[in-house]
Amino acid sequence: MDAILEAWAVRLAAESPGALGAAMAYALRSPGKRVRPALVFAAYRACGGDSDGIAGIAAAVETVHTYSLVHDDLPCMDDDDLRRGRPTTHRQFDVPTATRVGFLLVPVAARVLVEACERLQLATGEMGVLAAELFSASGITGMVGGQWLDLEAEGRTLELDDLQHVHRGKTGALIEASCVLGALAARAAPETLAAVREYGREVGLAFQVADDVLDATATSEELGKTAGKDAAVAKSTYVQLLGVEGARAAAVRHAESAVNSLARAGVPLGTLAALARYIVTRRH
Ligand code: GRG
Repeated sequence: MDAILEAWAVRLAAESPGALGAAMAYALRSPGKRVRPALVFAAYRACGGDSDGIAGIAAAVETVHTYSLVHDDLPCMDDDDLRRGRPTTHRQFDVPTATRVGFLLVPVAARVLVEACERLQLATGEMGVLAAELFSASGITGMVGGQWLDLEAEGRTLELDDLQHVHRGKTGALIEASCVLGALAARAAPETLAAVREYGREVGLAFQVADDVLDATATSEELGKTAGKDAAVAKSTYVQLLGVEGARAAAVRHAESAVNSLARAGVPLGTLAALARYIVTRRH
């Protein structure tokens, strides 16, 4: 997956010479935890897939995630200087360049996805289903919509249900889509696909709840991004509503529920269960 992103970094730097190409390459080369790609791989294998071509699907998801981080860090959103232990894209370059990088990575994600589907020899209709999954999860009913609600909620206290809705959109939707894309690429049967979707929905929420806990308890060095930002902008979080221990327990409950939905459907637990555990015990 990293090799595919590296090849795209080289390709984009050549397609757009100067700062814009260099900035796209900078963003794509930034070293994240790769949780979403890991979920794509694990769901694909749990559903019986065995082609290395799945790396391209994982790279398409990571490209969308990378764009979201570039935009999330902009002064008009989280206004951050540090991401993945390095200066944010607008700090390394400038705000107009980083803004363009974010927008331009969306069609790049579509190109990465198309190449991956071709390599996996998926039919055009199957590719359409994967594309619809990825881009609806990224849009107004998913990531963008959730981020929007999140920004609007700054300085207000949300009820737990409303906060959960924000978390499921902002962060959960792309994580759920990562799992579903893996299952779709493996041509999973409908009941298996439904169980993997439910797993993704639950680990997606668990991921953001754990993120709330880390923002309140870890250091900027550990996180590679500025810690303590939620309290600084008076954001509603699980920690604010339930306390650190309450939020931790909620994350664990959602991770357990994720694994239970796989177990009920007879989907092999292996790496997916390990990832659910990792998501709620990680230190960054
Ligand atoms: C126009 C309103 C509007 C939105 C644009 C910016 C944006 C779209 C969405 C932001 C989505 C976002 C950044 C959600 C937070 C998700 C999250 C917890 C990110 C951190 O993920 P990790 O920990 O990061 O997996 P690494 O660096 O490891 O990949």
